[in-house]
Order: sequence, then C-alpha cells, then structure tokens
Amino acid sequence: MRSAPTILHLDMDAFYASVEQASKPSLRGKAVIVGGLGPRGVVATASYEARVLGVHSAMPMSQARRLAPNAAYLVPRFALYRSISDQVMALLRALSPLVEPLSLDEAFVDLEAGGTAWDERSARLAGTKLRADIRAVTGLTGSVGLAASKMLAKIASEEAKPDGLVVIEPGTERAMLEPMPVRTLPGVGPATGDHLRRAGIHTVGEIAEAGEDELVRLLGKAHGHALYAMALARDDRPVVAERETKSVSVEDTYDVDIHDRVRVGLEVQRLADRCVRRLRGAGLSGRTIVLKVRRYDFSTLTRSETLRGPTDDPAVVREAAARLLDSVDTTGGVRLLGVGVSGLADYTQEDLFAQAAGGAGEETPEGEEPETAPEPRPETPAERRWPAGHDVRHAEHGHGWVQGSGLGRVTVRFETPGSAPGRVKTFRVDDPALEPADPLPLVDDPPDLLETTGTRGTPDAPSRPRPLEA
Ligand code: DCP
Ligand code: MG
Repeated sequence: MRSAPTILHLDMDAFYASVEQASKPSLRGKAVIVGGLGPRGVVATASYEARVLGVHSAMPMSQARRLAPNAAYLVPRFALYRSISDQVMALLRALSPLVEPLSLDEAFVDLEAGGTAWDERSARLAGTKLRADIRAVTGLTGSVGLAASKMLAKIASEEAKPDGLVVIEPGTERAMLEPMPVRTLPGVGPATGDHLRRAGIHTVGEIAEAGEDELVRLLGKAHGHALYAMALARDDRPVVAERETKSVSVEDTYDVDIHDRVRVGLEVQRLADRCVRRLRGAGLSGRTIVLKVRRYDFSTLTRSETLRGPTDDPAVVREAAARLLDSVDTTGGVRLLGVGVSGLADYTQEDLFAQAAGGAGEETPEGEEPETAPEPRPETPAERRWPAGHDVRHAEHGHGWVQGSGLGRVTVRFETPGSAPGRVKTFRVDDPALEPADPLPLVDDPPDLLETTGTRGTPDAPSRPRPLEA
C-alpha cells in the first residue's frame, strides 16, 4: 500500500435532490424527495432537510409521504443529472488519467498517478481545490475522502459528509477502523452483517481479533480472506480507469442448498431489487433481464428475456426474473442465484415512464426488434404529461417548473436557477401557451476551469518536486 493519502474518493451530497434545489430556488433549505411517484415508487434520494425526518434512499414513497407530508415530491430528471455528472467527471479527469466512476455522483481518483499530489499536504490542497471547483462549475457540494487505499478513501468521504473533506493519515487507519461497525467494510451487506453478529462480531476490531481462520470458517474462503485483510486496513486494489460497462449483475451463493421453491422465489426478488439499485446507482437502465441458477450438482443455467425498451423499474425486473425462474427446475436444490441486466442504455425519462406504466405487458420474446416509440396517446393523464418537477415554458410568464397536476389542471412555479423564489400559477393541462422545456444551466456563467488547468493553481500550492536531472 502507498505511504501517502493520494487516493481520492468524491461523492456528491444528496445528488439528485441537490440538483433540484439548485435548479429551483423555492426549494433551497427545504425537504425535497426525488423518486418514483407511482403506487410502487421508491425514494431515489432525499435532501438533508428531509433526512432529518427519517426519509432515505430506497424507502417506499408511501412511507416517505407519511414521514414528510410537506416535502416537495419530484420525479427524477436523469438527463440533467447526467450532464452535471459529466461536468464533475471532467474536473476529476483534469486531476489524473486514473478516474474510476462508481456511479453518476461518485468516483475514485489516483492523484499520484496524475502527478497532482504526492504527500498529505499536496493531497489536501488538491481535494480542497476540487471541492471549490465543483462548487464554481455546478453550484453543488461534494464530499471528499483522501487516504492511501480505495477502501479508506471511501470511508473518509462518508465521514466527511455533507460538504466536507477528511484525510485519513497513513499509520492511523487501524485505530480508526477498530470501533467502526462491520458494515463499514466493503462487501458487508445485511446478510454478512447478521452472520457476523450471530458469531459475536460487531466491530471491525472484532474481525481482526477473531483471526483469519475464524473468518474463513464463518464466511468461506474468498469472502473471509478478503474481509480479514480489509479489517487490517490492507487494500491494494488499484484505481482502474473507466471501462465500458456491459452489464450489471448481482449473485449470491448459499452455504446450504435451498430446496424450498418459495424461498428460491423470494431470493430472486431480493436479487432483482439489489440489481436495480446498482443499475440506478450507475445511472443506467437495460433491456435484457438475465437469471442465473446453479443447481445442487453445479450445473449452471442462464435464462434471459428482452424487453421492448430499457428499464430500471424494480417491479419490471422482479416480474421478468420471476417468469424466468418459472422455466427452471430447482428440485434437488439451488446453491447460487443471480440476476443481471444487460443491453444497457443511459436513462431516458420516457423509457422509465413507459415501463412503469406498462408493467408486465411490456416484454417481447428475445431477439425481437424493439418497436418504435409509441405515439403520445391523446388521453395521456396530466401527471404523465406534466411530471412533477419538470421544466416548462409559458408564452407569457416564461420559464418555470411543474409543482403538481391533476383534475385537468397543472400548477407551475415560475422561477429559474438564478432568480429569487418565484410565484405559482395554475393552468388547464391543455393550455396552448404552456409547453415542456429543457432544464436551464444551474450556474449562469460557469468558469471554464478545464481550459486553464495546469497553468492555474492555488497561489500557495507547492510545485511538485522534480527528480534532479542527471
Ligand atoms: N440513488 C437511487 N437509488 C438508490 C440510491 C441512490 O436512485 N437506492 C441515486 C440518487 C442519488 C444518487 O443515486 O442522489 C447518488 O447516490 P448516493 O448514495 O451517493 O446518495 P446521495 O448523493 O443522494 O446522498 P449522499 O449525500 O449520502 O451521498
Ligand atoms: Mg452521493
């Protein structure tokens, strides 16, 4: 492991919700919840003001509404989030060629490989400047962790949240990890966490104490080995520059073969949900759902189904996976299950709504060509034509966003990212003066930081020591 904290992990704060607050002045400082607003919708994210009320990612929307009845509820605008993510990623790529995005709002950067930092002081300066640059270009805050490994950099950025920077100095890692819950370590989800808890292991320090043999006995060779190393803060995984993602999948191996068909079904549903969370985290959607089943005798089957258009709707993926499972004989037992999504696409809002509305009727047999986009139906309900939070333009009143719609009316708040909080007006949904609009930039005149990178710098930035010339 390197001896300086030159691996940086950036994670934007309450990303989707912060973008919405930056774009809508009346929502700043307020509880904002972004997610699916339909009956089966879940929370994608909540602003920090809403988190105080107990609302968090992946919570059913109905529960969020009970906890935060006065919050603003908005439908995600993925194209906008992606364009802001692109701006952030470009700032990261100016620091190093080794940038590894984990999702739209999160990435590792190897500062040393980019020659941007080589010791604690230069790393801290680079992190501080990055946060200021992100703010100047996007108007948003991101939290930065700096450490000598990926695992610790990610833990540090979590500690830094919101709007902060934390450096884990090499040499202090183990003492810092010791009291932390086991769930802090990568790869410890609820299941592994439960497993460890039943063995009396609650903290990272207790993993280290238990010893490697005990960990392997509890979790199997690969997982036990890896977790023990992480608990000792040993993590040599390199930062890997972006690769084209071909598919997103998750799988679980079971210690004891599962025989119960109902249980197999439940596991598949759980995996489908997990897979969708990954997919969404990466800002993607996909057309082909894949189910993998390894049976008691190690025979492995995969089954797939291709939908008409890309989805990231958990209900759609769950239903497809369940249908695929129907065609697999699992008598005799199952030792591994997996659910994946391939045929990936960037999110498009239309796809998302089409899938959510169409439900189980959307799929076509594998190999069939997708149909062209359907014509907008005249009876399209107002909620779909005027999704909450989306931008509109009124011929007379100018730019605004949909605050709500229903019963033939749509309520618009007229404000822009640079304006003061605006006023609300209500129109008929078929008002010819009202039309959907593209989002406006969050920052009026962002500085072009990328052009000047390399020549510019914080005044007191030290210059990199150069090897003496021979
Ligand atoms: N996201 C999602 N569904 C989830 C988790 C996240 O759609 N179950 C989306 C919305 C988030 C974005 O991905 O804004 C980034 O995810 P993060 O986990 O980084 O969460 P936030 O950025 O919202 O908050 P934090 O400040 O905790 O990073
Ligand atoms: Mg985030």
